[in-house]
Parts: sequence; C-alpha cells; structure tokens
Amino acid sequence: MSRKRAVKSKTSTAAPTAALHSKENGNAGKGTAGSDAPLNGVVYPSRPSLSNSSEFYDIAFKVMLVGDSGVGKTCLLVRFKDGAFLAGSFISTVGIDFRNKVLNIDGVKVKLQIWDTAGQERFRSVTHAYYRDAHALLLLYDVTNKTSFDNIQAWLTEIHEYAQQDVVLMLLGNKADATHERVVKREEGEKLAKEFGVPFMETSAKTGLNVDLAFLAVAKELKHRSMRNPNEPTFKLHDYVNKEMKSSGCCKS
Ligand SMILES: Nc1nc2c(ncn2[C@@H]2O[C@H](COP(=O)(O)OP(=O)(O)OP(=O)(O)O)[C@@H](O)[C@H]2O)c(=O)[nH]1
Ligand SMILES: [Mg+2]
Repeated sequence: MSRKRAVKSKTSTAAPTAALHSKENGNAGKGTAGSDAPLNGVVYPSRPSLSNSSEFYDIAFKVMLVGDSGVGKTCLLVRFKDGAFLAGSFISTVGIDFRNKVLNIDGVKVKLQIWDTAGQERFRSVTHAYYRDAHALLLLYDVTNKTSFDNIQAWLTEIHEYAQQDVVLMLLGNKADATHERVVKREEGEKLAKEFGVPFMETSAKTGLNVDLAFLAVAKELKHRSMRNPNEPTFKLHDYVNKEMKSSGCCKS
C-alpha cells in the first residue's frame, strides 16, 4: 500500500465546499463536498496533497461532528487535535470547518478528516450537503443542557435522511466534568443509545475524558471495515467501547 501525504490541520470557515477540495485534492469547484469518495466509503487520495506537510497516511476517512449549538463540538475537536481546551467566551462555528489527524491503528496510518459543523439552525442546509460523504458521525449532546439531549431524536432523524446507511455513528454526552450543572444522567444517555442501537460514552473536552477513545474507536471501526483481513477477528465497535470503558474504570455503557 502506498503512503500518501496528509494536509496538516487546515482550517477554513463558512462552508468551504470548493475550498475543501482545493486544499485536500487540488481539485476546486467540484460541486458537492467530498464527491471523490468511492462507494465503499474509503478515500484513497489519487495524488499527493498540495500541502508541504510531511504527514503520511495509508487510508483516510471523513468524520463529522454534529449536535446542537454549544454542546462542545469545536472544543472536542480542539482537545483531540491539539490537546487543549478552549475556555472563555463561546465562539459559535460559522458554516463548517475541518481539521486532520493521522492515527496509527495496528500499524496502518489512518487519516481522519474531521468536519466540525455549526449547530445553529441557520446553517443546517450547509451541513446537510456534507452528510452524504461522511464515513462516521459523532453526535453530541451536552449533559448540562436538557434541550440538547431532547433534540437527539431529531438529529437521528436528520442523520437517517441525509447520511449513508452504513455510516458509523456514536452518541457522546459531553461536558461530563460539569458535575454541578449536570441535568442529564449518564443512565439516560445509555438508555437512549441502547434504544437506537448506537455506542455511547460521556466525554469532556475540558478534562479530555474519553475524547481520544471516541475518535480512536471510530477510526478502528472504519479501518477494520475497509481492510477486512480474514485472519483477524471481526472488530465490534460496541464491544470495544464497552471494554475500554470498563478497563478505564469509568463510565460503563
Ligand atoms: N465544562 C465544559 N465546558 C465545555 C466543554 N466543551 C465545551 N464547553 C464549553 O461550551 C461552550 C460551547 O463550546 P463549543 O465547542 O464552541 O460548542 P459547539 O458545539 O462547537 O457550538 P456551535 O459551533 O455553535 O455549534 C464553550 O463555552 C466551551 O468552553 C466541556 O467538556 N466541559
Ligand atoms: Mg463550534
């Protein structure tokens, strides 16, 4: 398998459909977001990136963060990418933004291109255009905001309408650190996730709780799906998440 170069941490705001292509593939103005993704859901970039980054990867996937405004999507991405927490005043995302991170999964370099969407209603039509090419979705609610939890069902309806049928989906209850402000119990999140058959964990962009685990679990699932090796046992995302939660002694689902 040939090694490809990854674009390193490019950020762009305001729904950069064409910009995304021009940065990622040197292919501006293609029309829809990520329309170069083959049907099997794996992106094998056809040429070296325009970036002068030296990060190489074998396979790439698109992961999308969705959920109400203010649940912590941008903070979760910044925590994962940079290991930092964006404290202070809340700056709502405009349109859509993305960052890349390459993970080493069992010796395979997996690039995640992570799309951070705007949770505000007025940007919903922009977000819809990106669902189709997402290989995985992290759906967030805020454990201190009951409305964001109640809206999960509506988000799931939207996901079923716009995303690929076999998209990898995970539910995350963010801001688990905010003990005093919590209004949604972990058990409620677990129950909802069970109802819809999706893996679940609580996270905190502030402390970093389960942030790496959430992205790693998704990357593992995508890698296993795309490189099925008959000699390897089947990877089960649910089981992996539950096992990891148990072994960390935290937040069993
Ligand atoms: N305590 C705590 N606060 C958080 C956490 N994650 C995010 N926040 C705070 O929540 C607010 C919103 O975070 P963002 O990441 O900007 O929210 P968002 O989901 O990207 O919002 P939109 O871009 O409008 O969709 C900010 O003030 C963050 O500091 C967390 O894990 N714990
Ligand atoms: Mg944001």
